[in-house]
Amino acid sequence: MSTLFISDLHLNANEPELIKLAVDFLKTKAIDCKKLYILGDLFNIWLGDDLIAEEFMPVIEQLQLLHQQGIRTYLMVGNRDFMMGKEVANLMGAELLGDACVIDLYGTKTLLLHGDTLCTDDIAYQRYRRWSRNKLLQWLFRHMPLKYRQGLANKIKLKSRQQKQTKSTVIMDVNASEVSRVMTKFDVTQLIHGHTHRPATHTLEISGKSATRIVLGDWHSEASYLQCGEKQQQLVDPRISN
Ligand code: LP5
Ligand code: MN
Repeated sequence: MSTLFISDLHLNANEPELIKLAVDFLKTKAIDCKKLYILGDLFNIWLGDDLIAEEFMPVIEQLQLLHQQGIRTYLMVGNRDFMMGKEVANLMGAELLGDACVIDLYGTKTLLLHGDTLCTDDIAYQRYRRWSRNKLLQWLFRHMPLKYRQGLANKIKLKSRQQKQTKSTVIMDVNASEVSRVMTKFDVTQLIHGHTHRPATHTLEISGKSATRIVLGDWHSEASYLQCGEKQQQLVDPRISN
């Protein structure tokens, strides 16, 4: 029985085909696994657990079904859906993870992250991240009427879109020293993350030991996932030839 990892589906109500792709993946692929890890940005935007779009219900129901079948689902938030909380996780039958999580993946100590915290060269993003993760601000946001939440989210999205045009692809990728630092700190030889939308398996060296960094891909017209088993692991993405 395998363990599956996905991230960056960016589900949104305006893309029913993407929602269908996610439902099909859960129905046909995830149903055979032991554990499913969702490493952030399942949703393109999340304005609070009290505002669950009707369009997302097929995905949530499918996750509930997996839970009933005894498949354990773990949910990490990303930079777009970080307002997800315990309520929606419970509804999905999933366990909400913190920003960094260490697991034993078939004998390999593995660190799981969304990946945005590794982009330390993106100073403007990291500054924005600090204030948007402030618990008091989040509490205030949660208690605002939908109209205001939507308005603030639109302002952030617009600023982000404008600023991204001025940032180089290097700035928006992970910082190699930060990768080494966190892998050393958590004493792991394997890291799995998403966020950068650059699916790949990188080999590196951590404290003289050979290590691996696996980057999950974002979803478009096909599913992108990492499948790990006792003996092998495979990153499945249309951009990668296996
Ligand atoms: O998401 P992606 O890949 O396109 O870009 C990310 C970074 N951008 C973001 C922003 C999200 O896209 C939109 C999030 C909406 C959240 C809604 C909930 C709000 C809750 C608030 C609770 C207090 O994450 C982008 C990175 C890129 O990844 C690569 O890593 O570069 O970061 C940016 O571009 C951020 C900008 O540099 C800084 C934005 C400052 C926004 C300030 C708005 C102030 C409005 C104040 C109004 C009173
Ligand atoms: Mn992301």
